[in-house]
Amino acid sequence: MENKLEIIREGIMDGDMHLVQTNVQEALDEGVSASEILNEGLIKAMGEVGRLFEEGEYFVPEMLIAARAMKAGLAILKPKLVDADIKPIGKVAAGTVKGDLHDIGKNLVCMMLEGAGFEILDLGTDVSPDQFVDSVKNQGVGVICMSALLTTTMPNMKNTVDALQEAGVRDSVKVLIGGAPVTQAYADEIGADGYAPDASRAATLAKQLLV
Ligand code: B1M
Repeated sequence: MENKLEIIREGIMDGDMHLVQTNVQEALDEGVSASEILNEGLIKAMGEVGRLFEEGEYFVPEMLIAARAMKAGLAILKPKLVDADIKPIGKVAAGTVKGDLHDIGKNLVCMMLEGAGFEILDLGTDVSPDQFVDSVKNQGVGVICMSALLTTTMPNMKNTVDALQEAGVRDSVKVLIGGAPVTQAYADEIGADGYAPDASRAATLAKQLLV
């Protein structure tokens, strides 16, 4: 059984979605629980992918194909996870801020968060402060991840933090920000809870903040 989980982990790290799909199904057929496949197979492998990315051994393409393989495995696992009533560790709303259409980095953040065990509400691009507020008020979101790639759209991160404050929900959500022009200093300045320089560290930080 350990062997099967090892094959799943290696399949994800190599981006081999067919190998992952086949072995997730076979592991289930052999009676391995969905939660064990999720935690010891999919999530562990994505953690390793994140580590290699941070160490400069993996780059964006490797991370994307690993995430695609992880998602292929997760698709098979999802109905079983629902049956077994396995709860995600938290719900995250992710979006690129108003006026900004760049979504490659934001999509990577979503994938790493999903790999880390979060439920993702992907709000897409050009997301208004009101949409973020609505996700907290009406959709059970506990963490917001905002992405901005343009210096001209970064102020919409502050506008979103202000809108959360005005709506009276700022204290019920953690706000994380990222994107090429964004810095820790900017996160401090606008009163965000954290800044992550890449998708892997966004997932680590989201987990830390929920503890
Ligand atoms: Co645009 N663009 N673009 N662009 N584009 C940049 C950002 C730019 C730096 C290029 C340049 O001039 N050198 C420049 C911005 C300059 C500035 O503001 N200082 C720029 C510009 C000017 C523009 C337009 C205005 C161009 C025009 O029309 N005149 C226009 C704006 C459109 C709009 O948004 N309203 C525009 C359009 C586009 C395309 C549509 C053509 C395309 C986007 C396609 C898409 O996303 N679907 C595009 C692209 C591809 C780029 C570059 C080349 C690449 C961006 C990218 O995807 N990087 C970019 C130049 C560059 O960065 N080299 C550029 C890869 C991605 C994985 O990295 O998004 O940084 P990144 O994500 C990282 C981290 O930042 C972090 O994790 C990811 C990695 O793990 N991260 C987060 C990201 N979000 C996070 C959120 C978090 C945490 C971490 O939350 C907690």
